[in-house]
Amino acid sequence: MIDQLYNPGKKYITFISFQLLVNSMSMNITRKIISSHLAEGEMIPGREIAITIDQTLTQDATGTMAYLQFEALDIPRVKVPLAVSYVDHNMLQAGFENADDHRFLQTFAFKYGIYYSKPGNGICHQVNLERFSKPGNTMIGSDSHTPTGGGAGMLAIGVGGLDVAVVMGGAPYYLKMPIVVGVKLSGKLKPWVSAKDVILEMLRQCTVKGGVGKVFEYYGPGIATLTVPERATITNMGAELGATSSIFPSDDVTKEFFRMQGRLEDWREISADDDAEYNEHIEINLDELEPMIAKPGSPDAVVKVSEVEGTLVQQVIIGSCTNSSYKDLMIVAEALKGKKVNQDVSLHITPGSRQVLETIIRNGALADMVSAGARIMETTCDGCIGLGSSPPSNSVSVRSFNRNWEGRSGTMDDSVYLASPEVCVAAALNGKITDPRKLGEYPEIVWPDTFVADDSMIISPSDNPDSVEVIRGPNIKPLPKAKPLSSDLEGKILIKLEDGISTDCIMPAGPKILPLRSNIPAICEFVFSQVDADFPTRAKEMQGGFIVGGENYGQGSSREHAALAPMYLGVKAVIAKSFARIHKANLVNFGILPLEFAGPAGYDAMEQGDVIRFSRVRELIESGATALPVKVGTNTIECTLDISDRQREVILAGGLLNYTKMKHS
Ligand code: MIC
Ligand code: SF4
Repeated sequence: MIDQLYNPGKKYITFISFQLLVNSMSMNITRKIISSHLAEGEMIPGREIAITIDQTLTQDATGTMAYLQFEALDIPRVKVPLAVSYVDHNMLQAGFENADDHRFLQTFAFKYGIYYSKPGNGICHQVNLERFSKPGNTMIGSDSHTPTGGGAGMLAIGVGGLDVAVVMGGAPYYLKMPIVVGVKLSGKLKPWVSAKDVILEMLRQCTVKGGVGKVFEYYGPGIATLTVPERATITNMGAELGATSSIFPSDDVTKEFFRMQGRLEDWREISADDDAEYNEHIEINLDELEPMIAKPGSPDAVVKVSEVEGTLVQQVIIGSCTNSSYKDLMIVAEALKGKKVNQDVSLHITPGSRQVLETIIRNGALADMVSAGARIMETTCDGCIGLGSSPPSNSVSVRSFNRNWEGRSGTMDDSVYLASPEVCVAAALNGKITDPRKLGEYPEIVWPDTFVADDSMIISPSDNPDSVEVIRGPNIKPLPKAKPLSSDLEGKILIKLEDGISTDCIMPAGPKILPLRSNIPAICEFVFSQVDADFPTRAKEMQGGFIVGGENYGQGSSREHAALAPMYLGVKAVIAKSFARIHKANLVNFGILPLEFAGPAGYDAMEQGDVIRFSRVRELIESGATALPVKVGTNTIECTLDISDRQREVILAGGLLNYTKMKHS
């Protein structure tokens, strides 16, 4: 039995002692938090470090697998100070599968020392911000939008489920020491311009791969004008920059948020030193921003709303973990008050949490929405992950969400735009994309003195875990096992893909596929199903092989199924121009080699169906080689393996689960 994965005797350095330690040096917030949690390594950008983790977060769609993996470690109780399991994604329950998963998650949490947020309590990131965030804490979550917590001064990082499992077992979390980008905000947002426009502007400037290996740290006089949920909109969608995380200081504005949440005791000030240094700089003058919108296909296809004004709209959705806070929905309610939604538009509104929902029920705002003709959805991810609310064929949908890759909505030929709640409500009222500044005076929001702080839908772990039985339904299948890497790898290129392939493309979601997240043999049948439905059959017939990808391969979600399912189908390596951070780590975690082309000619020299061969690959990896040549016919193409020494051992062991068990048995 593995009892303790990580340095049992060592006490974590507390925040206070760390403050003493670093008082003499000038540091930014990111470095302060990392330094207070540093378990291994040096804080040199690009080097692997390990940090201790204060909180873990899972949601149901990634959580079932993460908990099965935790179970495989054979540890009786989680070892992180706080672990919370949320149910917010798979809420359709069109069959027993999702409900069975919820029951599994609830009983598992009860037994193993995890808090459980019941379905209906809200979207994980919104609820976490409201009820569990703590400035200065570190958090990892098996969802790419975990950095939402950065709005409250946490260093919160999205990771694969297996990383969460291992950390819950007591290990530190390993990551590359990030480059810290200082984003100076000055000025104040003009009426009808909102936090979403700040992050859309960041995406316009930096693109979806501009944040890989970086933490975006916001500072400057402009931040005092943004509330915590507004800051969280910005840190949430920092995931779309490919960033490791994004963070705001914890100041008086944060203090007020904690007071309104009835959690003042959890607040503490966190600020960068006056002369703190950043590796890179960006400056945004909030006064100069205008309403922005991301055009269909990618969150970074950002233009000013005025550039696409007049485009007819058939659907509008306001919600998701990016924009479903009290302020977001109050602006919408006020704009809708006394008016009617355009007859050709279906307006869906998804409050982010039960707290938000209850508050707008009690103050009457929900009545204004209903009376205007809005469809009120449950507090879930809903249309954001294509679990309902799919738009009609060949239609335009404007959403306050964070992602708009082709097919994610469940409708292949739609056109999804991403924008602020302000832009969304203007489109809903006018039936076309409209600059919200034309709606008249910006509504004055009345804030309650305190928020409804009712945690009755959060279930605490059992005091008597031995008596708790974990209940699993028939859709929960045993974990597939990976084999250690062989020395010579040979096989066909099963598929060649272009730049920007998202995990939604590799392993789609939606109502048919999401319920299979705890059934790997079944979910495998859908790998690449939107672009190449024969892929699983081909991979099985050829007993596995290789994937060739372009830039930023695996961008988007943290879903480890985009690595786990290909592993099950026998994929041994993915060779790409570059990788997104979380997906690269997930590939390693499941024993798949993430290789990058060393030069521009490599990608062009490979075609689907080509037989490729790596020789002595184990030896090369063991020796620390970064260059891994591959034979394609008579040509030799140079590939690069840019992973840490620890990750080399993980690959050789056949994945993180095997590695962890080997190391600690
Ligand atoms: C997403 O927004 O794509 C998801 C669904 O929340 C994913 C997690 C998942 O696939 O379960 C994410 O962002 O990590
Ligand atoms: Fe849910 Fe969408 Fe947020 Fe993912 S991005 S957690 S699907 S609301």
